Amino acid sequence: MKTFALSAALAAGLLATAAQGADIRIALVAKSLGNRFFEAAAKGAEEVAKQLGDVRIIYTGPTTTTAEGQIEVINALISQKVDAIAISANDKDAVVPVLKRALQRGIKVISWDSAVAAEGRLLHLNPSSDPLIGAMLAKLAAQALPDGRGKIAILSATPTSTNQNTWIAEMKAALRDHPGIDLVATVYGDDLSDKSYRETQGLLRVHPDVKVIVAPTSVGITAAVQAVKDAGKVGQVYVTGLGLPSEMAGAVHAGVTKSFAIWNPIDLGYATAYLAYDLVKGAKATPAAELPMGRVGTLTVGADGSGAMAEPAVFDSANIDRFADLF
Ligand code: RAM
Repeated sequence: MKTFALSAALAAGLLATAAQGADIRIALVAKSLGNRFFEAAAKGAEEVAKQLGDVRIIYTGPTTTTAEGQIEVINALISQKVDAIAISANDKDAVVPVLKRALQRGIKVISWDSAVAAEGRLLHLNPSSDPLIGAMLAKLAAQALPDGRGKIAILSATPTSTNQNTWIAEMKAALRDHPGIDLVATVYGDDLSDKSYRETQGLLRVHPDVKVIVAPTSVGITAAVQAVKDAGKVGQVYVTGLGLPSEMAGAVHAGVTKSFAIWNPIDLGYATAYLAYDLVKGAKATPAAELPMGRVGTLTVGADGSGAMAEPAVFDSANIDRFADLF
């Protein structure tokens, strides 16, 4: 009896220690693995784990940018009973049923970068304001056109990407203020380098008078740069959009890109992990709530359950080398 009491007490003690030491497991789900934008975000999320001490980051995603791949990944995370899932969605609706299952099991689900429809998540973190990004893309296109006028085309990610679709819609709205710009085509490279490259080659062939390609994707923009270079069209066709300074420095120095934009992806991953942690700790993402994002600041939740992190920054030959080592 005595032995039993002792071992029970011991076991209880051990359990208590285990509970205290149990890390909060936050899964950061990328659109796909192998994309440096998401790897930079994972770096920021890891920073939160180091800073808070009781957080473990599981960085994961499918091998290609599909909703099916993400559904498989989410099912696995539900089985692992993670505490939070933070996803950049390949399709805002297709992942909703599986994310609802996660929510029913008490997992805190948020989206970031590319949104999930409101019924599939508790909160969405936008990198920046969508109208601001759209206006910036229109402005970058105007600046890339030799006299501010002419034909442009868009090379996007997948046709179901929430973020690119929203930014393109906002860019089209902003182009109304640039009557000299004619958007002639939008093609999709699915955030695959080879497909993005081939789609750019197609654009150059079908629309030989296009002067600027706008790629609001870090994978697409580098593929477009390569296709323009390989076609011998440097100085005739310019590439702009959203990209990483680390991947775009060569394009800027080669004169294919005059300027492009992006927000800090490390900060975005950091802010995402911090917000997931807040929710696991009991914070509610109700409209007008103010949620801490650690060193990145405070997020004010909007009526639609989303909020924006920061403003995009523009990179050109004057500043790119200072940022190319960072992200
Ligand atoms: C690609 C992805 C990502 C987007 C960046 C700008 O890496 O499509 O979702 O935010 O580009």
